[in-house]
Order: sequence, then structure tokens, then C-alpha cells
Amino acid sequence: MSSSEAVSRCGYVAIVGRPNVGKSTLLNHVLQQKISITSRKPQTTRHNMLGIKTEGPNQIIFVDTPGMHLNHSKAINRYMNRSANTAVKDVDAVIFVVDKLHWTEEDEMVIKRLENNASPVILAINKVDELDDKEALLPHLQALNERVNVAEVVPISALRGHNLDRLEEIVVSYLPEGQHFFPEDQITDRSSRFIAAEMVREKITRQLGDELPYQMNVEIEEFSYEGNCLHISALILVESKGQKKILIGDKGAKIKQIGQAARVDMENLFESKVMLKLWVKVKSGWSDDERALRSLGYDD
Ligand code: GDP
Ligand code: K
Ligand code: MG
Repeated sequence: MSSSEAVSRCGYVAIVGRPNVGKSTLLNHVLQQKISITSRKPQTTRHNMLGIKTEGPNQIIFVDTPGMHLNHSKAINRYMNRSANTAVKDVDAVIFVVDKLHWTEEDEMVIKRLENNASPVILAINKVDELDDKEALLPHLQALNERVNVAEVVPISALRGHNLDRLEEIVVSYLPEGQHFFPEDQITDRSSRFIAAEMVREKITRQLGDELPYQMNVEIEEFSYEGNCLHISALILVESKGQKKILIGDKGAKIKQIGQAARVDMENLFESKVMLKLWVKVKSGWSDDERALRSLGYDD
């Protein structure tokens, strides 16, 4: 059989794991496009998001998920747990990402979710670039193996791209034969406006560290081309006047930095010159109010 007659495969693969193990970094590296935002902070990814990779006869549809959170008292954490839970149902395989030796209660939560799941679990041990002694992984692996029914184990570095080809090969072997679900040039199910808003949120999350809690939302008010230039206007909603002040910074220095960094990412992804305007507005109490969450588009 010549390669042009190779069987076509297509399927869904959920990327799960506790916050900060490197799920979104993994997705971006595999797609070679930054569509999912990443940072050192746990609540960076809030929604399930598809990352679609079509290569030759294979189409892998990755589902990036928010990490599972222990704190259920806030509506947004409950929402994020629900998203991660639904993602592992009806997929052809699960990539369970763990951080080499750093094991927490939140990893335990993910294991509990996977215990009764039918899909094969591919255990991806991430951040091995930070590991000097590879032998140290062995007792950790043994303990894991007793808990989850792991089909495959792959040590990777999502950041450096180490062993990701191997991971992809394994993933493809679990995909059913069938027609592709998406056109081959489509990389995500999310709109350009959504990703633009996420890029602004990433820069805020990264540049403000712990000064600004995650009860912050970004809405795109304008997204239109004028000639060759993409004009984007984003409204940042924060919870208090104090937060607004921090976000704007001394003489507007902070918000300017955030805008410049977001614009660079937007120009890369949209392959266009971008004019970005940012506005900050106070809106109090939304993260504890499910209805307010819905009105902001968090009901998928
Ligand atoms: P998520 O919450 O699981 O989606 O994690 P992120 O993708 O947002 O990554 C969390 C942090 O871990 C970020 O600071 C990443 O740069 C970092 N990170 C992700 N993968 C690796 C890796 O392979 N090696 C190292 N050293 N850091 C990584
Ligand atoms: K993160
Ligand atoms: Mg993430």
C-alpha cells in the first residue's frame, strides 16, 4: 500500500492533570502555535479548548482542560472542575500529565476521576528537563502504577519539546480509523476573539503575579480589520478600585507593558499588524455568582 492510501485516523484525546503541570504548554508545543495561555499561576486555563493537529492521514483533537481544584467554595473553581470532568468522558485516550516528582493532593483528585474511566491512560511525566537523576522517577512510577491503569508511560519536557514525537506516535496508535472531523487548516474550536481575550489575560496573570487575584475577566469589544491592520479593543473587568489602580500602574506603565506583550502574541498568531487598545473597569462580585459567570460566557 502506498502512503497516499494510508488509513485515515481521527479522535479525541483529553489532556488532564492538576494545575501547573504543563498541560497548556504541551498543547502549544505539539501544535507549534500558541493558542492556549500558560503561566506559573494555577487558574490560568479556565475553559476546555480544542487544539487540532492534522498531519498526513491523522487528525488528533486534543482537549486542553483547566486543572482540577480542591477549593470548591468558589463558583469559578466548581466550573473548572466540571469542565475537566466532562472532558475525560467519550474520548479515545487520556494524557495524564504529572510533574516528575512533585506529587500533591490535587494529583490524587485526578487519579480518582480516572479510576473508573474506560479510555486508555497515557501517563506523561513532564518537566524532566529539571530532573538530574532519572532513576529517582522509578519509585514514583511504581506508586502511580498501583493506582491508575496506565497503558503507556512517556517522560517528556513540554517546554523544551523533548520526546513529544514519541508521545504523538503513542496517541495516534489509540485513535480509531475514520474520516477527519475538522478541515486540515483548523487548529482550534475557539474564535480569534476568544484567543485574543485570553492573550490579554495571560499577560495580566504573568506580569502581576500574586498582586491580582484571578477574579478578572477580559471582553473583546472590537475585532476588525482596517486595511492590513487588525484593530482590537479589550475591556478588562476587575473587582475593585484598588485592583484597577494596580493594573494601570504608575502613569499607566503597567497596562502599557501588558498591552505591548499581548500585541506581540496576537501579531504572531493572526499574522497581521495589530492595534490594541485596553480599558479597565470595576465590576464587583462576579466570581461568586453563577449567573454573572453565565452572562460572561462561562456556560459551555
Ligand atoms: P497547566 O496549568 O497544566 O496548563 O500548566 P502551564 O502549561 O500553564 O505551565 C505551568 C508552568 O510550568 C509554566 O510556568 C510553564 O512554563 C512551566 N512548564 C511547563 N512545561 C514545562 C517543562 O517541560 N519544563 C519546565 N521546566 N517547565 C515547564
Ligand atoms: K498554569
Ligand atoms: Mg493550562
